Amino acid sequence: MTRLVVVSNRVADPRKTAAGGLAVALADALNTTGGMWFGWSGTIVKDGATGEGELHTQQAGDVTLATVDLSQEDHDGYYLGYSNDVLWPVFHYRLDLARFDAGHIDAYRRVNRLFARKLMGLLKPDDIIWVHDYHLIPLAAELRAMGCNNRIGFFLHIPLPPQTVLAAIPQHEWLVRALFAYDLVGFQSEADLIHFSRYVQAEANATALGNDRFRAYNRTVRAGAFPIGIDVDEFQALTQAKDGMDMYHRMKEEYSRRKLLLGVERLDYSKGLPQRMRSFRTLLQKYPENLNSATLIQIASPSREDMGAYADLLREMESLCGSINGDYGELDWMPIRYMHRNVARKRLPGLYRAARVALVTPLRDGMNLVAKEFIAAQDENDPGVLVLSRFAGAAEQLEHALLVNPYDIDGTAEVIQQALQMPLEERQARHEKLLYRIRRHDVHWWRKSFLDALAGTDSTDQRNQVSLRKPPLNEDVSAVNRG
Ligand code: GDG
Repeated sequence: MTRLVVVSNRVADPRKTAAGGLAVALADALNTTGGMWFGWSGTIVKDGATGEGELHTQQAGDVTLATVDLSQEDHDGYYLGYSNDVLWPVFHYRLDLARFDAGHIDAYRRVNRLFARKLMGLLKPDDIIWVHDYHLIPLAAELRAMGCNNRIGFFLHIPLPPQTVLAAIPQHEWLVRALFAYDLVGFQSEADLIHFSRYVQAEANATALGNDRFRAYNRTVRAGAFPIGIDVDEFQALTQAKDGMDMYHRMKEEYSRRKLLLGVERLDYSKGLPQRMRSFRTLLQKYPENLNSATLIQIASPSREDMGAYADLLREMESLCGSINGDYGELDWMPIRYMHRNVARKRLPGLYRAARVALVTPLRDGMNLVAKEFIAAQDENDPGVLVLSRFAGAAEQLEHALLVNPYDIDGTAEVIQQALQMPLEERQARHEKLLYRIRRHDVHWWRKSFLDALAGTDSTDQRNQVSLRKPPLNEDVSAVNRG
C-alpha cells in the first residue's frame, strides 16, 4: 500500500487538537491514512553547533513525525527572510512590504536542499509526497535532482498574485520553474489558478494542454483549484461540547443587552484589521443607534512578532482601538474589546455562536477558515451574519455571505449595519446555503480530491530531473554579495 508523506514547515502531533488552519487540515489527512509528517522541528541550534540539521523521528499513533533542526542563520534567512519577508508579502500583493535582501534566497535554497536530503533517506519507492506552502516551493526540484521518482504534489495555502505582481520577485522565474518539478500543483481558488495559467503562458511560453495541464521547461504539470475546508462535524461537536457551550452561555449573558460583533485572526497585515477598526468607527459615527450597544470583540493572536511590519501593525491597532474607545466609550460600555492573545481552540466555537455578526475582512487571503468555522458554529434557528471580504479565497464559495471591499471604509460600515439589521428569515436562508457549501467542500473532500488527482496524474514524463539553475539575484543584491 502506498504511504502518504506530508511535508510542511511546521509539524504537529496529529492526535492533539492544534491551533491554526493548516495544522488541523494536515492532521486530518494523516489521521485518515497514516503515514509520515516531515518538517522543521521548531528548534534553532546555535550556528556551527551541529554542522547541519539533526533529524528526529518519533511515532504518534499511525503517523511518524520526522523533523529537522535549523541553524539560526538558516532559520533567519529561510523562514523570517525569504518566506516571510519576500514570499508572504508579495503573494499577498504587498510589494511595499517586501524586502528583497541579499542572502535570504541562499538560505531558502539551502534549507530546501537540506530537507530534501534528509527526506530522501526516509522515502520508500511507492510513497506519495504532499508538500505544503510557500516555504517549500523548490523541494520537489531538489528531490528530483537527488533521483527521487515518487509522485509529488504541492499545495499553496496562500494566494498566487497576478503575473505583474509575481514578476517583482527577482527569482520569480526560478520559483515557477520549480513548480514544474511537481506532478500536481494545487491552489485555493479559481482566481489563483487563472493567475498561474496566465503567468506560465506569458512568461514561460507554456502550452496549455487542456484538463488543467501545462507544458513548459520540458515538463508537464497539472494545476487545479482545491479550496480547503474545515471538518464541519468536528467543529460542530466542539461547539456543543462543555467548553464551547459554557463560553456561549457566558457571552450571551454578558452581552444580553448588546449586539456582539466578532473578529478572530492572527495579527497579520493581510487580515485588514486597521481598515476593519475604521469601518467600525464609521458605523458608530453614521448609525448612532449602535452607541452603547454594538460591541466588537477582536481577537488578534500574536504572530511573527520578531518582524518589523508586525510590530508596526501592533502599534497601529493599539492606537486605533484606544482612540475609538476613548472617543465613543461610556462608563458602562466600550465599543471594542481588543485582545492580543491566543484563545483556546475549544472556546472559539462558543464565541462564534454568541456573535450576531462576524467580520472576516482580509485585504487578501488564500482561503480563510475562520469564515467557515463561524458558519459551522451557528445555531441554525437564530444564526449570525457573516461579513466577508471579496478578497478572501472563501468568497468564491461563500457568495451568500455579505461580501465587502475592505478598502472601502464607508461601504463596509454600511454592510455591517445591514448585517446588524438583517431579519431572521434572511439570516436563516443565507446560513442554510452557506452551511451547505462548507459541508459539500469540507476538509475531507479537500484531502481526497487533491490526493485522487495526484494519484491520477500522468507520470510518464515526470520522472526526469528538472534542472534548477542557481536562483538569480537582482543586480543590487549581487553587487552587495560581491562587495
Ligand atoms: C493560512 C492562509 C488559509 C485564529 N486565532 C486563534 C485561532 N485561530 C485559528 C482559527 C483558524 C486558523 O487559526 C486560522 O486560519 P485562517 O485560514 O483563517 O488563516 P491563516 O492562519 O492565515 O492560514 C489562509 C489557511 O492557511 C489554510 O489553508 O485559509 O488563507 O493564510 O482555524 O480558528 N485558534 C486558537 N486561538 C486563537 O486565538 N485556538
